[in-house]
Amino acid sequence: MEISLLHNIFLFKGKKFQDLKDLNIYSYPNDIININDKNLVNLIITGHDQANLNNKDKKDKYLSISNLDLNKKSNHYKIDKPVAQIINDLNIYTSCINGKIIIGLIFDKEDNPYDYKEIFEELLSELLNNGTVYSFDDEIEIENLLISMFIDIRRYGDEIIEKPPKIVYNYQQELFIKVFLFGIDEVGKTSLVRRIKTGEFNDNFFAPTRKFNIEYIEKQEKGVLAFWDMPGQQNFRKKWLIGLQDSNIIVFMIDIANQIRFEESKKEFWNIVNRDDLSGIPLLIVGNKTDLIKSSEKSRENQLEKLKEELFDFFNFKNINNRDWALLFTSVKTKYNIDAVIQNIFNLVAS
Ligand SMILES: Nc1nc2c(ncn2[C@@H]2O[C@H](COP(=O)(O)OP(=O)(O)OP(=O)(O)O)[C@@H](O)[C@H]2O)c(=O)[nH]1
Ligand SMILES: [Mg+2]
Repeated sequence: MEISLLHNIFLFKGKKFQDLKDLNIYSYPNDIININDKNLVNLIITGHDQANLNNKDKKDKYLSISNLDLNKKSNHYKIDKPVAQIINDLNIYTSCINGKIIIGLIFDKEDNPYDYKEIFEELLSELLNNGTVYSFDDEIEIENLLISMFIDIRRYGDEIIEKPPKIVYNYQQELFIKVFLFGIDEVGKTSLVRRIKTGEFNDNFFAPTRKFNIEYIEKQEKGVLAFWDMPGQQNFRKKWLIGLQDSNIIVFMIDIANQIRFEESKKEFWNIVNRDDLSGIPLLIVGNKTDLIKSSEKSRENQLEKLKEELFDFFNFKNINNRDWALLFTSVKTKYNIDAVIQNIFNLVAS
């Protein structure tokens, strides 16, 4: 079955929602909701309000509409907790901005809107409170907002929403290994998991991971690897602590061609490796992107050997103790040592 995805994104803008004649409706990519569907529009607005009032009863933070003035060009937008409702067979998830704008997502019926709660809230606050100052006066501006949100949420659904493993396995007979894969952004973690899972690599594939990307990969007769591919961007690193529980092995990835970020990388490495709850857990260090290291065919081995020593010194790997560990150079792009990653994971876990 196809994975269900975001269908549409819409935005209602009006002075008073109750008075539909002043309401403007924007929609992307198609006009699912039209001002002539008064009934539907009313249901969405009242449904959203109702749920919000309930939230308020539960002592949720909520600002009354009259306290806010949208025309004040402050960049401080108040974003409400999204509300899920099914109306006329549409699976709708709405949030309200400053009490005067409703922005909504329409998903497939099978989709669980709450899977998108975090990304929806994060994107809105990123776009409205960290980026350009939106006035919501300009149609083009509103359209751009909808398009960029649509693309981001769609991509997120495509890549990140956890799908149940499609493979059947037997916990008793096979090894089930949870792999905690971490490292700063853009080192190639998600590319590695894709490469192992599908065999594919795409240079143009560039979508920073936002949630946990969990992929189950079955290796015949050996067992199942559950890769917990962590988001590497600074803002998301605090989530690592949730992801690392019960890991059987931790895999740390470095972009060896990007030495400018070694210092940052090293700090994150030791933050995790020094944790008491991970003591004794085997560790695999993957130095990725060897294809970007310029060298002639002949001197390649020497070059990598030299690099290994440099990494050792810089990252202080000699201080790793009380655990089995290994370091491996890879190129997800050229497939260099990708099989060895799997082999090393099984070896380290077995020892
Ligand atoms: N040249 C080269 N590029 C690579 C290699 N592996 C990954 N890339 C590229 O590096 C970029 C980042 O890759 P991702 O897999 O998204 O990185 P990530 O570590 O998952 O990043 P976050 O999700 O933000 O933590 C992409 O453009 C990849 O195509 C490699 O071995 N060689
Ligand atoms: Mg990633």
